Amino acid sequence: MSDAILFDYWRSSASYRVRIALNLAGIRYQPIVIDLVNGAHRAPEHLARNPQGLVPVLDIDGVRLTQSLAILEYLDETRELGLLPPNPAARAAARALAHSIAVDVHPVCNLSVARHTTALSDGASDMPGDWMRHFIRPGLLAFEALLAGFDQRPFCTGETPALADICLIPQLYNARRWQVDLSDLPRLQSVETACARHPAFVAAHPDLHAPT
Ligand SMILES: N[C@@H](CCC(=O)N[C@@H](CS)C(=O)NCC(=O)O)C(=O)O
Repeated sequence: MSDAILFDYWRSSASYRVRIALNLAGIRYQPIVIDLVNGAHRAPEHLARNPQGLVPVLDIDGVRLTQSLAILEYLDETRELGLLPPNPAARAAARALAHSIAVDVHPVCNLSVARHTTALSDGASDMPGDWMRHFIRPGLLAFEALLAGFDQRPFCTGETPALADICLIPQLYNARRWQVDLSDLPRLQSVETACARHPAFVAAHPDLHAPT
């Protein structure tokens, strides 16, 4: 018996964020695979769920939600996950950290963007890898610098996993997929180590959601 349905794709960073948050909330969910590689997200059936033709989509509490950041905030507000600090200035700073990835890096590395840029590059040999590295590495360097302003204990913004961790870990998975050099990013590496030990992050890992 599940409490929610997640329209999901294993390698989707935005879906990965929502899987982590559902696990943090202890919500049992039924995953329904929307295969982005074969174009299932553009099928009328999925466009009826989300006219943007994107995953994730979450059915929960009798409502249908899209946009991973909106879903994370909904889960935080209804399940009191403590994803953001109470103080308004600290909240703004924590959001800015998370958004530096979710709003600035992730969209330019989306499947449709990578495919379009590959098509425009006229067969250049290292597309879309060059494209991905060009945007991911500076985004992560900035995240590393921003982290210096937080008290890492051991997560990005404190003792418990929060919004920034949920946005960072899927981006790191994606960075490794595209062979982005992370060796000089010690703060990121220590957050990654802490998250890799946390059951909510472990259970959300793409390898556990890959098609068999
Ligand atoms: N801002 C949206 C982005 C969702 C998104 O970009 N999803 C990707 C997978 S991570 C997708 O569905 N891509 C399909 C495509 O690019 O055509 C969110 O955070 O939910």
